[in-house]
Amino acid sequence: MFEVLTQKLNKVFSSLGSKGRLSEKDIDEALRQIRLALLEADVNFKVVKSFLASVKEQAMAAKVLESLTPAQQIIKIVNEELVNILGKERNHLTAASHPPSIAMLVGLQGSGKTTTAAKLALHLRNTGQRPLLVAADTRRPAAIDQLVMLGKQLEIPVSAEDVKVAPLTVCRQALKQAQEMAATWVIVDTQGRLHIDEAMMKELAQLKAEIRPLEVLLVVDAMTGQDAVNAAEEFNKNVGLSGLILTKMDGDARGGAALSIKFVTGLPVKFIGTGEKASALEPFYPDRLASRILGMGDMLTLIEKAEGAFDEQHAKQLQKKMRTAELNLEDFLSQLHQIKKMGSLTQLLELLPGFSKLAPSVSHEDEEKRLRKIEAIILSMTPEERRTPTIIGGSRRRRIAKGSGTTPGDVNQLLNQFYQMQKLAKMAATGRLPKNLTGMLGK
Ligand SMILES: Nc1nc2c(ncn2[C@@H]2O[C@H](COP(=O)(O)OP(=O)(O)OP(=O)(O)O)[C@@H](O)[C@H]2O)c(=O)[nH]1
Ligand SMILES: [Mg+2]
Repeated sequence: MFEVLTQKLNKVFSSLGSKGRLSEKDIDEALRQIRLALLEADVNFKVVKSFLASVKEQAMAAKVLESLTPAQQIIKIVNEELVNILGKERNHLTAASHPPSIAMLVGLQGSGKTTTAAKLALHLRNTGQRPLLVAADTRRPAAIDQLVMLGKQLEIPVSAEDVKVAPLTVCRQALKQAQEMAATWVIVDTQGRLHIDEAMMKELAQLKAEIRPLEVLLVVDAMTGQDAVNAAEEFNKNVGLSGLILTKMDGDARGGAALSIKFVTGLPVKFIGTGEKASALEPFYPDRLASRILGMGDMLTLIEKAEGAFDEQHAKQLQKKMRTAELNLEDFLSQLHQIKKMGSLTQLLELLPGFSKLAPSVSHEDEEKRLRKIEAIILSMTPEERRTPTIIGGSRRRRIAKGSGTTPGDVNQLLNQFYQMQKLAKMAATGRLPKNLTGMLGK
């Protein structure tokens, strides 16, 4: 759902990518573009303002980490601020000390309450709970049938009465049934109306007072943008909410609601709905959503790892060599050591956007073995051979293989790998690498 926003943010980042140092003017220009992108995505203006102020403050104060390029630093700051705005931590459902725990779902018409009730029940059953669904939306006969049907499909019990029975009575009955079947969770589906409506709020408030749920979750359609944020404020004022569930996150909406709602209402998002199927409900993880918005695969994890493990001075030298394409086998060896410090090569490849397909499917152990072999081969070479590997012919190859306990074939394979890497470095030096990769290599 964040495709457009992601594209725009990436454009901002790649425009920073070629710069060695960022001036305040560069940062301001980047922030201006980020601001436009967020507003276009329908993010609440208060959120945008606060977000940009924090990003700017940190960007100006940021220590220049030698291992990160300026673009990477900005990505890192933007990511951290996104996570802040989205609510930092995952929020779990609050369970009662004596079961059953009760969750009441409220929301405007068509926001996805009934579907979400079923999804939530399934999620709870999958985590070892015994849920009971309650059809307390008696405004539309079809609503009861809808829930009963969903319950049947999922083999989850539904407590339902005739449409003429008042929601309060339905809930009382349901709580009895919950005791009898020793349900651990009771999920109440309620009526929705097209607009915020006094009668609806009153009924919901009464129902809440009667059944005393620990969770009153507002189900909001993420595609409705700022209206969703307004609805959340109204429901919170009139009924009192414990959290939010954002539905239809799979749609092509601009995503502003998801980005604003926590900040504006102070209410945590607990789940997101990502499709029509009963299994399409996910716990809400702010950090995962942030990296989804930034569209960087797990580039952020990579940045963190690089920050932690990269020897700054060394990285700088290497970068210079990459630029001038003077890379030799000694560099290759020390790069292997860096990679070892950062985790396995396979893991690293998997983290790079577009590179996951290239990651060889070997076990960690096999890979360690391979790395050790490569190391042994390079260590068996003379310094001259390491610097100018082209001089390695048949007899040198045999000598190196013998010295490292490998075969001439292994030596050959390593040399070929090295030449490929050298080619890549040359491409980077002349700017012929795919765009996102050059930015990340710090070219
Ligand atoms: N794509 C998608 N569709 C969803 C999602 N959640 C709900 N829907 C669809 O949205 C429509 C409305 O869902 P309902 O669960 O009936 O909504 P409601 O809030 O109970 O509606 P009322 O009872 O009329 O107030 C249905 O067609 C659902 O399949 C979601 O996360 N993604
Ligand atoms: Mg419904």
